[in-house]
Amino acid sequence: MTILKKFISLAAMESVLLKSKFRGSLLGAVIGDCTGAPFEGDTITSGDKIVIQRYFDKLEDPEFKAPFKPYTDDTAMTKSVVKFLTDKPEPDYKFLARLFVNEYMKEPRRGYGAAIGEVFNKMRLSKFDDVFKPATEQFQGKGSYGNGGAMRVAPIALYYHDNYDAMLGVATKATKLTHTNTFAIHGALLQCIAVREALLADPKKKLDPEEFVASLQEKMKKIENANVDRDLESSSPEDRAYQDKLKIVEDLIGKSYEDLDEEVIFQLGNGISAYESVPTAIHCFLRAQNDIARIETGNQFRRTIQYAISLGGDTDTIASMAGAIAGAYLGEEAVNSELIRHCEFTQEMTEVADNLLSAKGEFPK
Ligand code: F2R
Ligand code: MG
Ligand code: MG
Repeated sequence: MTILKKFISLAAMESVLLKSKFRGSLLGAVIGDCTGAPFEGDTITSGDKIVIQRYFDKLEDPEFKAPFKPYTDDTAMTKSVVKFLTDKPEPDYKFLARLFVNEYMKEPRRGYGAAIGEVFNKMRLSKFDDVFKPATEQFQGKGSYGNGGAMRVAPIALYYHDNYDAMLGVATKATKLTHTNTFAIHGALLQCIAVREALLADPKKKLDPEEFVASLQEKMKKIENANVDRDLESSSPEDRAYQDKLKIVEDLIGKSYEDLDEEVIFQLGNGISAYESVPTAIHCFLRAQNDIARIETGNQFRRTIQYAISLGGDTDTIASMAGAIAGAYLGEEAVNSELIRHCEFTQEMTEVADNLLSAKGEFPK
């Protein structure tokens, strides 16, 4: 009887932790997006870093009153991915395409990528006949290498965390609805794997960044060596691209001098392409495991997002992806309630996270 009770309480604890991590990850995605959006496209000077420090200090101040920070395309598309996972028993990509298009038609001014509207218009005009075709026609048939697939992939990592192959398969197809370039697909898979690894890590134990990267490297090696399995085009030079980027992430872990940011931007990038943003988001998560010069906070979740934004460039998306990883590791408790209050759609995102977990049948009673 005592043993039985022990098992039940352990199981319950597991799903309570899972609930916190699902919420933490999706809150991380939306808060990174909302807080990062005002700086998107900026080059950040050392003076700007002080401004960003004050910006976060204010957002965490319970007395501070301001209109909420609106979300952008990153969150708009993430919402659709959750609905795709919760509302149908099996992956239905036509349904996901319709959700993306409906969201875009409703609010096209959410800062979408410049070319993605063409995909949505073609889907709509063809009455969703072949939903995978429009993306293949982007950029003279090369497909988009943007980070739009990676920025919305976190819910797939959460939902399929216990079925790795299904996770990769669904993430690949969900990305290919809009992005068919190998860089975009592999970037989305890397982000997906990073969120899953973070979800599976024990937040009470100090994370070992080297172990974390090694695990990603091993998995990306398999993916980059096995394009055929992922239903991609035949091999090409970019087939070591993310392994090489992860080697840089690994090398950067050992460097602790203060002015690392220039080197991070130069070596990893801070751009709108998946290749120049997904490894950067992973770096942000790992670097924020410890204090970072000129980022004054004891909170690891905030440190991750604030640091991602302080690198400039595609700030909403890099902060959103880094936030999704950090939240999946740390759980909801690490997220400051004032930050939640100041960002659009965070209350709803908490419910959405619970729906996602309950769709898996693991919601704590
Ligand atoms: N669009 C933006 N930011 C621009 C400024 C928005 C402004 N703040 C506002 O409010 O209006 N951000 C969002 O876009 C990124 C995700 O983009 P996604 O979904 O990947 O779109 P797209 O259009 O497919 O690709 C983005 C751009 O990358 C270049 N590109 C992609 N593939 C290319 C290829 N094969 N050859 C040449 N160029 C390629 C193009 O310039 C695309 O337009 C996120 O940052 C999100 O926040
Ligand atoms: Mg955006
Ligand atoms: Mg962006």
